[in-house]
Amino acid sequence: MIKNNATEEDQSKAEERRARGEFVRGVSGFRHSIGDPDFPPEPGRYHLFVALNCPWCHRVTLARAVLGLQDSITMDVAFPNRTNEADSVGPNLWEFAPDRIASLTGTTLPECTLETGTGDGLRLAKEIYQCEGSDEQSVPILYDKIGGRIVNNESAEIIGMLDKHAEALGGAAHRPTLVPDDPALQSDVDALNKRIYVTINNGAYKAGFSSDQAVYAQAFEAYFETLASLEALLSDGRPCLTGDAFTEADLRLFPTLYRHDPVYYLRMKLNGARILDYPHLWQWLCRVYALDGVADTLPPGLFWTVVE
Ligand SMILES: N[C@@H](CCC(=O)N[C@@H](CS)C(=O)NCC(=O)O)C(=O)O
Repeated sequence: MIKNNATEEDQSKAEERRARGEFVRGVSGFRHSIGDPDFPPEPGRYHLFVALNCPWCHRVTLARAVLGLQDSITMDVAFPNRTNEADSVGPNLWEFAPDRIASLTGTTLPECTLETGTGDGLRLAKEIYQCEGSDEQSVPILYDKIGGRIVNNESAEIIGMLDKHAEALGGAAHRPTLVPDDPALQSDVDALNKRIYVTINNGAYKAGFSSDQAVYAQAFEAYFETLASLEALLSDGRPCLTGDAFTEADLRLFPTLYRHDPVYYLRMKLNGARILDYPHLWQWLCRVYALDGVADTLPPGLFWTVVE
């Protein structure tokens, strides 16, 4: 079921669209919430499985960082390249492999961990799903260490529940309110979330991963139209997209804009302009980068080893 398109893509005629070359993102299968009777909000109970190069994981690790949940929600980090064709388990699977050597540097990557959330030391993210009879294989995954179950694997919902239950989960006393209480501000944030998801976050994939020229051209145009309108929004000197306060809309914009100049400009064929060419967006990017915890969500040293 489609809840709203700030969370996931419209799935109508998805197979037909895919057959024509359009990249259509699927729907995540695990949709429980912290706060449901089985998943009480408590510090130390929940765990994240992520890959730092994945932008969907990035918004979750950003929420964890800006809300001050690093000590109360544990996290494992997969290797940024997935398994290859020669691997006995098959290709394209996220693996927890801190000993794996990165081809670009010839060294291991310090951010990569073993799998410690399930207690079984699994090698693959896919195996976490298999324990529940699912054939999904994506990250991020929010996991309940006490119940031994996946809570949710849809990043938009995970950031919402971390924000909503930040206090009970053990968040920092001084933290942003990602979804503001004020209804007018909340509707501004909702509208931005929707536009940012459709044209920027998922729009980048539409441009980069579609093999249909018309789909690409439309995604390209929508992406740069949104950048221009966000640049205009910030031109009145506001520090954040909806005013003075950092909200979910800023958080959702950051992973894509951070990747734009070094990666998406070429990889997603989004070569209409660089973020550096938009003075207000560039300053916004630097401001968000400087917020407490944000730089810690980025892999140390090595820039994006592989594009996601
Ligand atoms: N709906 C998911 C999408 C996450 C997603 O697409 N993750 C990619 C990595 S960037 C993935 O793991 N895909 C599974 C695969 O390619 O095997 C979310 O936003 O949480």
